[in-house]
Amino acid sequence: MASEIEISAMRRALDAARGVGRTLPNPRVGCVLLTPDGREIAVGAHHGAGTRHAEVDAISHAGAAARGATAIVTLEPCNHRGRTGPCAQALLEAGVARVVFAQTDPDRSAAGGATTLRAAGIDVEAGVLGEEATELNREWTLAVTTGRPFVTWKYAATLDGRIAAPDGTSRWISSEAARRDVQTFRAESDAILVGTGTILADDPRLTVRDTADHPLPYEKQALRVVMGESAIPSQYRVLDETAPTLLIQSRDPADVLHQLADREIRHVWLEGGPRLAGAFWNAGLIDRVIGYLAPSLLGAGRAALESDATTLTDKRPIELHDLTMIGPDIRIIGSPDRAQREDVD
Ligand code: AOF
Ligand code: ZN
Repeated sequence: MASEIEISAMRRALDAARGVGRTLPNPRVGCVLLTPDGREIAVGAHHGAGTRHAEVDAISHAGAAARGATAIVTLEPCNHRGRTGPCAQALLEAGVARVVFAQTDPDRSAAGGATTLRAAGIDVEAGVLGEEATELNREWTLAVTTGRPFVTWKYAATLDGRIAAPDGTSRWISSEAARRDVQTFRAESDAILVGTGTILADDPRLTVRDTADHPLPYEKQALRVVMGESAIPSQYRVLDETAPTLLIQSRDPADVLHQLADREIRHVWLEGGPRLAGAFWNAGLIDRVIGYLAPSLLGAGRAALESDATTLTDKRPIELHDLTMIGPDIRIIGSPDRAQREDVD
């Protein structure tokens, strides 16, 4: 059984992991080292692929004090030599006596650290605050378990769900505050996906920008992905030098996600128009919906989503997670309620 002291140390390890920016394609991981009587020796966190893992980071701060310590980690220590060495081994070499972790590593190539540690005689406890840890890496977890990226679909519409007027004009339905809010989400995903139609119609930049609207450095940008069969002339902004761009000549959502998974993309931010969003929706490939509803009505024009629904039982429930005012707009965050959908099927 994990003690109260260990559980509260796990909360601090989760905070350490949360305090880090985007780590994709890797998960966010934190680690706290405790003396046998529960005093904190060191805190570590993982800062992204290619940098040291949380356990190794904590051990490097602790030095010789790690001998006999308890390691509290938000993810099962890895058992593989990937971009860096195996953490299970590093914990053994540091002389750690007990390991408490939250989420079991769903990445089969890295998992198995618990078994290795137990075989070496270490006292190991799994699943402490496991749900919180899994929630922290929700997108990464889905990506490594299913082999396709997590997809968040974002749209901005009037209260009657219109994203454009009948003449096609669509700028700007949501407020500047909502558009700024979108930037924080873009920064958390590792690819921004639209169709060629959106590029040709709106010429968006699809970059992650700071509060002053300057693009972040190239290395901090998400991959811009344009799917579809129309050619994009070179003067379009998506082809500029501010961020990497990938053109995929396919209209098939599953095929595109597969190609993105091959590039270790874990979280796709889908900003496509109604038809592209509809194709993902029909295929069951939307995991989260973020809608910005502006306090206005149009009464005509395209709806946010064009699916293959024909009758009311085709309606699919959304489980709401959050409802917040962003400036004058309403932001709704939810996910398709898969359990209820299976009941209907
Ligand atoms: C840990 N501690 O802090 C992290 C872990 O190839 P790499 O070195 O980048 O490793 C990536 C995999 O290692 C990742 O998919 C996940 O399974 C695990 N991440 N493990 O023990 C950490 N970031
Ligand atoms: Zn590791």
